[in-house]
Amino acid sequence: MVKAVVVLGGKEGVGGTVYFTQDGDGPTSVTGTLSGLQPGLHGFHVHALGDTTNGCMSTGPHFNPAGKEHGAPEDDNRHAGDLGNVTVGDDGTATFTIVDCQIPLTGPNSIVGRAVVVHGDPDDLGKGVIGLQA
Ligand SMILES: [Cu+2]
Ligand SMILES: [Zn+2]
Repeated sequence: MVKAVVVLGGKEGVGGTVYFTQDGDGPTSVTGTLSGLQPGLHGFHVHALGDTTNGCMSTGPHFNPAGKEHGAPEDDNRHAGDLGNVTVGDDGTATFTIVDCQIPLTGPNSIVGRAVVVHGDPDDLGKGVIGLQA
């Protein structure tokens, strides 16, 4: 079992923690909590680079090792980093679980060291780098 975690931070009190676990070559389970966001849907992606020094700009495009088009998580033609949306409630928080087969924690297409970005409209709010966890 490989585990990773990302601690998200952003402006105006936006934050969150997201845990990733993967057993062997199986799917990756993603469980997270977010807070300080506007109610509604927020794009949730793995971006290619772990550089968060200049917000979303420095994290590069969506992680896309297979050279595909942007899509929804359930699409065949999607960026590996396209994890869809998370739903934030009226209290500004979200708790979610995602199970996905395109975001491994080991091997050449590992997402460890890349950035997780939670998008808000119009700004990119929360961001952080995925780090391995013992
Ligand atoms: Cu994104
Ligand atoms: Zn995409």
